Amino acid sequence: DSTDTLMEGYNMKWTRLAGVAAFVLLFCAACQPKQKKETTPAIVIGFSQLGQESSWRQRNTDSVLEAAADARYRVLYRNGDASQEQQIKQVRSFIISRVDAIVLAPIVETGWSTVLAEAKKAGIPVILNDRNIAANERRYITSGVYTDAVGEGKKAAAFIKKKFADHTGPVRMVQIYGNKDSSVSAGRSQGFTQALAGDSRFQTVVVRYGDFMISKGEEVIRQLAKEIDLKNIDVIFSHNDDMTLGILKYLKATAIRPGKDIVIVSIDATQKGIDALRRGEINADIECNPETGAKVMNLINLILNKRQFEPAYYLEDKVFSEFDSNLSSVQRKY
Ligand code: GYE
Repeated sequence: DSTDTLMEGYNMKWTRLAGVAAFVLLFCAACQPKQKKETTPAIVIGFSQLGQESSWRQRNTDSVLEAAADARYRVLYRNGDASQEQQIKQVRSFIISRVDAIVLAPIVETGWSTVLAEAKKAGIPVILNDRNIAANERRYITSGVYTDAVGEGKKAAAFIKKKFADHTGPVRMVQIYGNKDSSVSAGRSQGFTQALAGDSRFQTVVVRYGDFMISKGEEVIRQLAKEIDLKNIDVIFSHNDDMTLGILKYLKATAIRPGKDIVIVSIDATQKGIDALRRGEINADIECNPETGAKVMNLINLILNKRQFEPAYYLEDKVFSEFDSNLSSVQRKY
């Protein structure tokens, strides 16, 4: 009797133990991966891009989004539609969402202090992408990956110097900027003007704004042709390829042959820009490298892991011009 009772108790113990073991096993298999995810939540980045004005911009957006995916960061992507007001709202919503880092491509240089101070107070690092902000507002940002706009302007000037090396008399130039108060147009113009200073032949006679867009480039040159005689202009320095394409569209419907009667220097080196260079309608196209993504993600990684980083990073740009012999093999991503 007593043996039976003992065996019964023994059996019951084993059955219960087996049940518990099975439960534990099941629990481990079903729940552990989920638990792991909950303990290490993904890094979340808020990305405010300034607009969709150009094919350069499209490639830059993709560069950032692709690099974030590679780094396994989650991205809240917002497009500012060329409005600073929109961008400020977006940054504010990132702060409310308590993102880990903010990436901002600022449409203009000034007017960011209030919202950037809010980000700083919330302890969220802000990294600028492509464009810069005014020096006195920079204390609110952590670092940036920038377009070397001054360098691009200098490269454009170097081409002009070479092209007009044997030219006597004045070289009358028109500059078509992008949007007003953008750091890149300011930088490109500064680099260009500085590099040509000291040679009094070179004169910028008119400056206009074309918002970095095809339609605006065409509109601006059509308007300008009503105000001045374009036959007296030797050079058009257009601050991006999209505006240049608009300018070419207009000029090709006139007696002025772009690339021959008037020297055209452009920036970005998009596929369409390079195609126009091959056709002889553009004389030089200075690359603006849109691949900021990997550098931005690397920088975020350094910042979040409290490692050392530089206050500013720049991208390198090539030059394509009518002086190159191998243009036919050039392939662009944008
Ligand atoms: O050149 C132009 C774009 O900020 C460098 O903006 C950028 C410029 C680029 O829309 O195409």
